[in-house]
Amino acid sequence: MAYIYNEVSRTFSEYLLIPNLTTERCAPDRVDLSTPLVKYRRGEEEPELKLNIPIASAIMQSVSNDTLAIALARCGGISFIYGSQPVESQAEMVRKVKKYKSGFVVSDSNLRVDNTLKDVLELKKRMGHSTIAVTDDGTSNGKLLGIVTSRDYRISRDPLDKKVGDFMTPFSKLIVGRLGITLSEANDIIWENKLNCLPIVDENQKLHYFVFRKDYDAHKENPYELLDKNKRLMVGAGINTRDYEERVPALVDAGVDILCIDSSDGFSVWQKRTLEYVKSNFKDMKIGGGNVVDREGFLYLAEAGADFVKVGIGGGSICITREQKGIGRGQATAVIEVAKARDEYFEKTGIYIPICSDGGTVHDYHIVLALAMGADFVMMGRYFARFDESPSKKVKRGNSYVKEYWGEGSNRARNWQRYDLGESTNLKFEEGVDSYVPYAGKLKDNLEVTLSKIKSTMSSCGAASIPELQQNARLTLVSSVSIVEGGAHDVILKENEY
Ligand code: RVP
Repeated sequence: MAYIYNEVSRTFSEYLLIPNLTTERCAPDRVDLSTPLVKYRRGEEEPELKLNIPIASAIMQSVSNDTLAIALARCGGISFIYGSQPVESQAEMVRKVKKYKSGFVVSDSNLRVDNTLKDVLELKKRMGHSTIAVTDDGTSNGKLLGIVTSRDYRISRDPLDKKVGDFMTPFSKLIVGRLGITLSEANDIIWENKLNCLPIVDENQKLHYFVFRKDYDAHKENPYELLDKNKRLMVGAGINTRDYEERVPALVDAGVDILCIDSSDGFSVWQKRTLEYVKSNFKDMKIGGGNVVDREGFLYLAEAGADFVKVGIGGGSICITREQKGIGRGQATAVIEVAKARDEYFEKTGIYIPICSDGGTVHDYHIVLALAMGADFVMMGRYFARFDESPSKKVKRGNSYVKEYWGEGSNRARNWQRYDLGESTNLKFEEGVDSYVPYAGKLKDNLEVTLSKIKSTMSSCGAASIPELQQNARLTLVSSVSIVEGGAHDVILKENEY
């Protein structure tokens, strides 16, 4: 007879945390959110890769491209660039993140000398910037001939067909920095010369970057920035169990810091083979596996060499795997069981394998619940899809803005490799939907609020770090009636009056 679990499987909203004693030691501003990203001998060594905040962005077309990866790494977390795209374009996204230098901005508003004031005004409106590079070929990397800012023209006097070459500030009058200078050297030049912006050029006068005065300050505001040992931003990439022999070398060549096999069901011999390939061909490359929802799945991937294991089937906001295939498990129960298996594995081997709770994080406090249940970090899709930096389109619906968000198992993504169990080469049925999420603005602004909530909850739980929370948190199940009690109730909300 089939094995039947006695316990029902539960999800995050069925739990709450009970406060422990809060002291000065764990006041919110003292809470440390750093967490291991890869396995290590706990007690004997430090993990080779760590996150500064326990948050990763999902391996999805509508979530993790280079722009989002840069924004998230600057805040301390990591993105896994989506693998459901050609090898070259994924590698190019990784390369862009690795090349990114804080404060050094590749110019996105560029014109030629024969463009007109009308072109300047249109470009300014479209891009929202008032500094325009004038290069020989109108690209961001052409020979710099001058720059145009709003100080160079008067809309009330100058004709719209006036040529850029006639009113730009020419190169001969510009103060520039040479390629290779540091951000603080660039900043010194900016201050000494009272500039707003410093173009950085090479020995052939080709433009590489702009350094803006405001960006240097912004850099100082990112104390959590997630950097590799060469001070470049860190980035991950998703791979599949089909084309890894082609994809992995290209990603390694692009400078990727960590890989993750992306699959809705990771308890498979194909994951083992992929892990073995990476470990035997790229000894130092780190790689996570998943997704699993139980002890057996975790132990299988642990033995196969996974550096971290991702947990969750069917909990994603856009995911209909449970309805379509009838496989899955409540996210809380899955994390609790896998964390237990991980701890047993650690007792036995001395090796601590981080686990990532993937999908189904709806409220910020769900992140703390996942950590308290034993996760080392969480992966989120819907959360990040709402921000300016995600790759999807922002559209107006009724009176508000929304962004598109679609699952990797939807027809739109056509990521059959993620749902592949060995034989098919296309999607036979959908496991995800195409949807909208409310537009929420900038990643950094939203993440700051989320992180302060996480720290505040951890402080209430008497925990100054994630390992302490995992050790000491106390969780309680809630009844459906007490969930109602948890929201505003028995009052007439003012916003409903209008
Ligand atoms: P959420 O954060 O709840 O939006 O969930 C994101 C997660 O959902 C992803 O990290 C992935 O594990 C899963 N996913 C992505 N696409 C699909 C699908 O089409 N079913 N599911």
